[in-house]
Amino acid sequence: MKAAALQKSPDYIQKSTFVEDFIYNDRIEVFFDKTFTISGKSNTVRSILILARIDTAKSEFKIIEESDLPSKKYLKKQDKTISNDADFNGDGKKEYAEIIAPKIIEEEMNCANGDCITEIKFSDNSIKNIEINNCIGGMLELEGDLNNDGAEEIGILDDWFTSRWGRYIVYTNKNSTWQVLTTLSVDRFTVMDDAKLRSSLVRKIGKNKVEISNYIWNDEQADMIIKKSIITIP
Ligand SMILES: [Ca+2]
Ligand SMILES: [Ca+2]
Repeated sequence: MKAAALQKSPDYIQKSTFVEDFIYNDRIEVFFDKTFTISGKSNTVRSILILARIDTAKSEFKIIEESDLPSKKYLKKQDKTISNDADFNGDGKKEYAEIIAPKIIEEEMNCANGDCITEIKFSDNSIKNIEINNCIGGMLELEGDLNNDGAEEIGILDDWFTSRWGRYIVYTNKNSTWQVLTTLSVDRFTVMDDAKLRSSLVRKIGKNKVEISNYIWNDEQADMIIKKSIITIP
C-alpha cells in the first residue's frame, strides 16, 4: 500500500517526535522519529529535515531535504581512506595518512562508542592523530604545502549518515599540533564522485593565499551552487 492510501485509512495515525537538531552556519538538521500506527501496529523510522539558510541577513530558512533514514547514499565510496605519501610534519621524510572510522550502528544513526569521532592516523607515529567530531569516515585529499612552511596540508571530506551537505576540512601541522586551516561546506555526493572537483576545492593562488569553493544554496536554481572566494592563511 502506498503512503497516500494509508493516510486515507481511518485507523492510520502518524506521530512525529523531535529527537535532536544540529545548527550549522548554512543549515539546520532536525532529526525526528516518525511513528506510523496502522490497525494498532506501530513502526518507527528516524527521519531528517534539512533547512538551508537562504538569507543570512534575515536568517530565513527553507526546507531542502526531508527523508527517512538512514540514507543509503553514504559510504558509497570507500577509496581514498589511505593517502599517498607526503611530508605532513615538515621533517623531510614522507609518510602516509589513514582514516580510522568509528563503528556505526546504522539503524540508530549512531556510533558504537557514543561519539562519532573519526581519526586520521599517520604512518609516522610521532605525528599526533587528527580527530574529527560528528564524522563517520570520509576521503583524504593531499593539498601540498599551502602556507610555505615545508609541511604539507591534508584535507578530509567528511562522511555522515545523512544529507548532501558535508564538510571538507583542511588541517595544517603547526608546532606538532593540528589546526584547522579552513572548513568548507560542500555537496558531499557530488564531491565524493568527482576527484577533479575534490582537488579543486582548495587552490593555492599565491603566497599564503588560497581560493576556496563553498557550496551555497541557490533559491532560483533550487540547488547548491559553488561560490568561490579567496582567503589568506597563516
Ligand atoms: Ca614527515
Ligand atoms: Ca604547510
